Amino acid sequence: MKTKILIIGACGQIGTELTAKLRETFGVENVVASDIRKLNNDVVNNGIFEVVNALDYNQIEHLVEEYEITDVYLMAALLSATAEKNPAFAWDLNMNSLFHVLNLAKAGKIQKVFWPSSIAVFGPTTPKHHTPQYTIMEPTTVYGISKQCGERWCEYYHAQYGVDVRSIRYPGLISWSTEPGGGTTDYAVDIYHKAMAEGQFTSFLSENSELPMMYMDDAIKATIGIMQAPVDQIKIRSSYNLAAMSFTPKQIAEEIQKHYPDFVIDYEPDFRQKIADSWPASIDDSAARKDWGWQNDFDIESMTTEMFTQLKNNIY
Ligand code: AKB
Repeated sequence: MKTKILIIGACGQIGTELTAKLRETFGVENVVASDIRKLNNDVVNNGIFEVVNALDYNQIEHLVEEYEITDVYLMAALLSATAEKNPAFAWDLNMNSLFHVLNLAKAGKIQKVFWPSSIAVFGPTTPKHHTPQYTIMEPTTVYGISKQCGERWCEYYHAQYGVDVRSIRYPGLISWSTEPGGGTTDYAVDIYHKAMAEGQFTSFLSENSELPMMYMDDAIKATIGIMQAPVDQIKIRSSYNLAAMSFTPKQIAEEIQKHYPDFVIDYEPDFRQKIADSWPASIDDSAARKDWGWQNDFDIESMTTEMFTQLKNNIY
């Protein structure tokens, strides 16, 4: 059967680059991008785009039928910092959009589902370094709770109804083309923009807050990689740990100073510090590497060079 893709939440930080890569890989005519509103951007202008509310089952079902969709990538979600400000809506959006898509798969209307989880599924009682695939999970954020429950439901729908759902636990994601929206790791994107535009950055996390991070190209490679992997390679149906690098605000500032020696950073931790403190510093992703061949291409050095090259060529 021909792969026909629907991306829900296509205009977000991941969705934007995922849409471009899926269009390049599967053909523009086989990828339907959708989001809650129509923007004037490449996602909307360079292919099929539909306005859809991820909380409306009928709207999603209608698109699936109209375009004969086989695979759904559900990227709509409220991230950690925003979710703390609106817990009820975060729970509603993060959980019910997932149920809609899982139920479409259960009904046999779609073949495959991608749903992103996060390092936010872990909490303060989780081992902080090289956090294992299977370990204590007591998330303390609304976002983390929704992701952990989502993982349980993914595994349940696979075990009970044979739903082919695949998931990875994204670390903080760094990209140049689209701003992140409401996460705790967002400082690691903003710092590059501020380094170029102002030569100065105030970090909302303290200098030694170490978090797992990844360049967006690697995240897209992993996302499409797990969806393309033969079904017998997908042995974990909750969500796979995924890693590329870990760093602190101080370490990324030092990396930036190799390109901009006058760059200065100061620290004013806010409510997001508590969220960061509850998350792992580094992740053991050996299961993803072993099961479906995950490999990252970027480390902090190559990512920083690439970020500045892209920002110089496209934005500043
Ligand atoms: C966030 O900071 O909320 C996200 C995430 C780690 O899932 N980037």
